[in-house]
Amino acid sequence: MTNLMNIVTPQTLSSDTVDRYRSEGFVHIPRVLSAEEVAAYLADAQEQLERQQKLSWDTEGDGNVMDWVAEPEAKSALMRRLALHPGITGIAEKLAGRPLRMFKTELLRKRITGGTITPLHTDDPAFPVAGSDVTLTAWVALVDVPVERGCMTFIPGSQVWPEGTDAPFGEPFEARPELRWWPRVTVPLRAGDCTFHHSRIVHMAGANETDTARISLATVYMDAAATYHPAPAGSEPTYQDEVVGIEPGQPLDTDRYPRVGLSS
Ligand SMILES: O=C(O)CCC(=O)C(=O)O
Repeated sequence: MTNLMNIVTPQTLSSDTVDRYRSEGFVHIPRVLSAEEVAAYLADAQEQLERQQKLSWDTEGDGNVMDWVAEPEAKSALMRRLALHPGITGIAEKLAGRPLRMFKTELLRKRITGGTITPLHTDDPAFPVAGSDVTLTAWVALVDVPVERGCMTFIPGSQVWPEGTDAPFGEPFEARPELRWWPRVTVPLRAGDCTFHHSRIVHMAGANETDTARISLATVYMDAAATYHPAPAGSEPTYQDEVVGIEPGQPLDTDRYPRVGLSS
């Protein structure tokens, strides 16, 4: 039986944790889900990964980075419930300091032994969202993710880009070589733990060297007032292909981008 007193909620989140998120650009929140919730979400996640069409990120030489089910919230009531989980989204709103909407969610799987790392990157360039300075991802572990199973590594503070510099697609060190020498923090998670990270922080994940698949749900939340800002023609592909019926400059306020959290 889970001791619900141990679950971290928006109400019990400390102001120190919020401050740390804002200065470092990421935070690890243990126990956002009870053991019963983890068991139910994991069983459904495994079923979705089995049944649904998956996308795969494969590298040329090193093998598979991961597979994922896109928009699992549209395919499974439980995945929708997890993406909109009031505890997780309430914490996200407190960290962001404002009302949020869900931008997208993905059900991720790093295959057992044989895959490769998730390379260093920032998320921001892939999001066609103006006012993305509060966009953040909640990455919820549905199995234990020790270092050996490919947990994430962050460069604390790297979410603050020098004036006039945009977080780039691809290799962040080309744009900011000094970041090579900044400390990195690797964050193993227990099943039911979550990390939140800012869309401009430089981060990566290790390879899965274990015989258990790494399964997690990564959901991106944006400012409730964010507007659609497509990338110029000819630039790298972004999630803008999925934006339907919204003109550039208009708010992303359709049912596809529901309000979340305590203030919704
Ligand atoms: O799950 C991973 O390996 C990487 C996830 C990630 O980079 C993200 O959610 O922004």
